Amino acid sequence: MRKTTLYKVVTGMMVAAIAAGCGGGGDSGGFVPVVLPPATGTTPVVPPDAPPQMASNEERCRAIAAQSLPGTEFTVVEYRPAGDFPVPKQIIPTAETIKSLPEFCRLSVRLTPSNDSDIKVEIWLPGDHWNGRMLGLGNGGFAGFISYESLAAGLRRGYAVAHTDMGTGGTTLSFDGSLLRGHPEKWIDWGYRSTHLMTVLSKASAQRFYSKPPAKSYFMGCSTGGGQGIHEATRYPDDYDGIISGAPANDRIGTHIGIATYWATMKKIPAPGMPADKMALLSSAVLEACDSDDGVKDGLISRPEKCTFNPRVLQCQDAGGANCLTADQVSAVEKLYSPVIDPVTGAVIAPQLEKGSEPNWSAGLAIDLSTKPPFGEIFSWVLGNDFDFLNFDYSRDRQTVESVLGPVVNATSKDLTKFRDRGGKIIGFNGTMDALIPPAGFEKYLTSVSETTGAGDSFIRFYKAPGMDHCGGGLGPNVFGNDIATPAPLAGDPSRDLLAALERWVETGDAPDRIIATKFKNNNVAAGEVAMTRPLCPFPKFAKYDGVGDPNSEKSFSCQQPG
Ligand SMILES: [Ca+2]
Repeated sequence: MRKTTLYKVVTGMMVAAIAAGCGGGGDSGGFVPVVLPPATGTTPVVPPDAPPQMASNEERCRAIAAQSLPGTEFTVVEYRPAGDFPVPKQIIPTAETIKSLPEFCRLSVRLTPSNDSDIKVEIWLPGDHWNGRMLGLGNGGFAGFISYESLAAGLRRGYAVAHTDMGTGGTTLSFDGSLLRGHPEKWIDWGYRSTHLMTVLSKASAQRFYSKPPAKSYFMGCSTGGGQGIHEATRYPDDYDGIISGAPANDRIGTHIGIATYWATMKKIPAPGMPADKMALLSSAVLEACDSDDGVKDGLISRPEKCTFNPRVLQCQDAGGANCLTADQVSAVEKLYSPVIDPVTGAVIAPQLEKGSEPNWSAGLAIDLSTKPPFGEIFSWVLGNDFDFLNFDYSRDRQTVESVLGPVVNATSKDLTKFRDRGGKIIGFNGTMDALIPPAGFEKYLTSVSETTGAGDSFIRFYKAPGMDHCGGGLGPNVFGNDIATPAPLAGDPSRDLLAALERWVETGDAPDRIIATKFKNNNVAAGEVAMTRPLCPFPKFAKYDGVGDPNSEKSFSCQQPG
């Protein structure tokens, strides 16, 4: 426990120092900022409180790094003129060059809140086209990379924008957490510390660059990023005014148990397992049974909770033919349609996969590491390198993992009172075909928050996107500002873009009663050919078809309470 206390002390000191060093007020905790000369060049150091007209953008950019902050190393400080940006090499392959960026102050920062920390943060501050707001962006999986494309998208929209690798750089893509074994400080960095420190440093840097703080600060992310958003709202309610939290891994351990269970359930079906033709048989049978439950036969099961399809109707009557499922296959499917339960307490550990999500059941298996479930490395951190999830004990092993990692990686506090009381707003979203983090998990969280904090929809709204996969993609309408790179003219339109809707809600009090999602032909957003639009309704409302209009137009639907 002593170690935990130390973490808090170090983090607290660092935050206090950053705030104090940037003229943001607050208790400096005895820390005296030291003004150092600029690392390069001959430009004199600009005093922290210099009015902007006293210095050029370049000088003010450089001045941000002209102080010594504990655990903070500015590795790149440059004011970039408008033009192309050469993307630094990372483990994850990305574009080599991002074209035609506006001018901005670029800060690359390395944070070391502990001796074992190595957190990379990138902060981009627009030159003369700042919209007055700060935007923090989330990561995915075990993180470990900087999304320069996302930073560029935020910069183009005028935000002071920040992203972090969450201190897990060097892992193999974001799917593999094996290099985090034996690194409890990095678990904290990945869990919540990197996001908070990124936020504090970004806001302070913006204050120093513009000589005024951001008018409002927003966060958006999906999956791990969605979880980062809930961590922020629950642990650091002062950090953000509005948060977009997609398919959130906020119940981090439950999420990983869920994904691993979906994988293990399929893995345990005796040979031949669940071949593609049997999956197709199941998928088409579910669609045939339940497509019309939502009022329109359109290939989408928009209200999976209404679908009463029973996979036993597909069970073979004899030894097994081509157009039926074996008893083992049926049992596995039934298990996947049911929540993951603690066998001792009966508590729900992880949500069920929704009916209609079957075409994406291979999503997790596509990351198949053969002997380990996707993202299953987190269990080895606690249960040992030889741990095999196929033998996971849902009571004992879960409790062991929860006791070690829960306080660090879970954001499951139901008390959002502080965030709500200072006017904070959350927009959640989830695809109904998401087979990694299905929507029932956040529904359950939202219900419990409403019971604890009161009137959830006064500050949290949750939109389920019919037929959407994990964070995007899939069969249904799937473009609604769920990614910062959403193109104009959707971007900035509060009726079609989550971030614009969130800003309007926070800044004017006008809550989004619906969000119009767009489906582009072949999911080709760049080509711009719209195949369908559909309103997404705040849970528990759903989009009801009027029975006569064009089912591909949002005008034929209205948001209704379930009857
Ligand atoms: Ca339908």
